[in-house]
Parts: sequence; C-alpha cells; structure tokens
Amino acid sequence: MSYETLLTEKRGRVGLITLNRPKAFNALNSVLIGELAKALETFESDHDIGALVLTGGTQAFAAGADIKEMAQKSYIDCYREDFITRGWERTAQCRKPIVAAVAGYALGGGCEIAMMCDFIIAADNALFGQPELTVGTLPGAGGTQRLARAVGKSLAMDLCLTGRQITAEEALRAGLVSRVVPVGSLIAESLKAAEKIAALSLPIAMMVKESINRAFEVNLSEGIRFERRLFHASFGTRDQKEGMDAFTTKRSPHWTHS
Ligand code: DAK
Repeated sequence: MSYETLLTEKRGRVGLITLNRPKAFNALNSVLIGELAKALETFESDHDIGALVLTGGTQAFAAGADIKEMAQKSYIDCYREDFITRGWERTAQCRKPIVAAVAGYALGGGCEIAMMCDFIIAADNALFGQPELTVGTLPGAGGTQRLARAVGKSLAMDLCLTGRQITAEEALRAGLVSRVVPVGSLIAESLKAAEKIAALSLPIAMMVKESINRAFEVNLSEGIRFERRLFHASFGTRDQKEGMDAFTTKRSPHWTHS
C-alpha cells in the first residue's frame, strides 16, 4: 500500500511505519492521522506481523498537530467534526506491541502519539515537549493525562505550563523513555527490540501489553485480578505448552502464535 504522508515496510515479522512529511517536521495533519490509522490496521490484520515500530525522521519524530491546518477552526467546527479525534487514539488502541523510535522533535501531538506506543526508544538528539499553551491551546490527545502518569505531576505541569522541551537524557531519568541510543543507530536498535518481541508468542505478548495497560485504568487489586485471569488464560494456549516443554527438554521453542 502506498501513502502520501507515511512510508511502511515489513522487516521480517516487524511492521515499520515512518511518518514522512519532512518539510513540515512531520506535523500531524488529518491526512497523516487517517493514513496512520490505516497503516496500523493493515499491520494488525497481517498474521505475519508480531510487532510494530513507529518512527519519524532524524530532525523530527513529529512537531505536533498541524497548526496551519487547525488555526482557523471555530469551536463549532471542532465540535461538529469531532476535530481530529477520529484516528488519533488508533495508536493507543493497537493490540500488537508497538515501539516508538523517536529522534529530533516530539512536540505536542508528536509527544502524545509517542506516548500512545508501548515504550519509547529515544535517539540522543530527541526533544520532548507539550508546547500547546504557547500556541493558545492545551494538549488534546492525552498529553495532560499520559504524561502525568508517565513522569508524575511536577514534571508534567512544568512541561505543559512552560512549554519547555526536555532532552532524551532528562526523559530517560523521568521514565518517559526506556532507553537512549545514538541517533545513527535508532532504527536498528528499535527494530532489534521489536524483532525480539515479534520472535515470541504473539497472543501472550498481547496479553502482557493488555495487562500492563490495565494498570493505568484500575486500582491495584483489580489490576492483579485482571493479570491473574490472563495468566490462567495463557495455560489455554499451545504456546504456553510449547514454551514450558521447550524449557524442560532444553530446546528452542517453536511458537505457533496460538
Ligand atoms: N504545524 C505545522 N507546521 C509546522 C509545525 C506544526 N506543528 N511544526 C513545524 N512546522 C513547519 C514550519 O511551519 C516550517 O514550515 P515552513 O515555514 O518552512 O513552510 C517547517 O515545519 C520547519 O519549522 P521551523 O522553520 O519552525 O523550524 P525550526 O527549526 O526553527 O523550529 C520547531 C522547529 C519544531 C521548534 C518549531 O517549528 C515549532 O515550535 N513548531 C511548533 C511546535 C508546536 O507548537 N507543537 C504543538 C502544536 S499543537 C488533538 C490531538 C492532538 C492535538 C490537539 C488535539 N485531539 C485528538 C483533539 C495536538 C496539538 C498540538 O500538537
């Protein structure tokens, strides 16, 4: 499939999606968001894909929602069209594991899309921020919510209220990203991480993802109960039998993703 604002390719069992509006620092316009939703759906329904990587360019992962596209909208336009709501949450709804590989600017909606992924690998030149207040609005795709959960109240308030950007190292210290790598090896390292996931049992990896995400929705005892149910459910899969038999008989497992 070819897209106007994205590049997609399959690397073994990994689906790689690259945001591709370099002249606009990958500003997220409605075409891009629609195409991103389509690309995610395509990889989700492809049984040969076990994990995804979402990336941008070396200068910008994405510098936010397209300010030029939204500047003239009225309240009633936004409300009636449910402005840019459609498509935006699609990344968060992806059931397969998805790694954000972030280089350069991840601002506003760019930071929000990265946070919708399961974890973020940052290049050493990455800059994260929620500068919406500096253009007269506020984060609208989960920036005040996911950022606060990821880094805590104080830093979330600091970023959203001052609009300042933090470096990859600061993002690592704050727990926003899981690792920092040299910009030149970002794609290779992110693909390596995704390949590692995709080489394991897909249904069990999906259960792990679902269970961790549940931690952000419910209290601890409900979360533990949810985890326990999925743990029990894993014993209904062929892959659990295979994984434990392979360990016991000292051989490599052959996952059937079933
Ligand atoms: N929108 C449109 N164009 C953008 C852009 C953006 N967010 N960011 C950069 N560009 C364009 C610039 O206009 C410029 O285009 P030309 O003038 O060459 O045509 C080109 O990219 C290069 O940018 P600069 O010339 O500004 O380059 P600099 O190196 O000087 O600065 C910068 C790079 C990233 C620091 C700067 O461009 C910048 O501050 N950009 C804006 C960052 C920002 O404020 N982002 C937050 C936008 S608000 C929602 C979902 C999401 C959102 C809201 C609701 N729902 C689901 C309801 C999200 C809102 C936002 O993200």
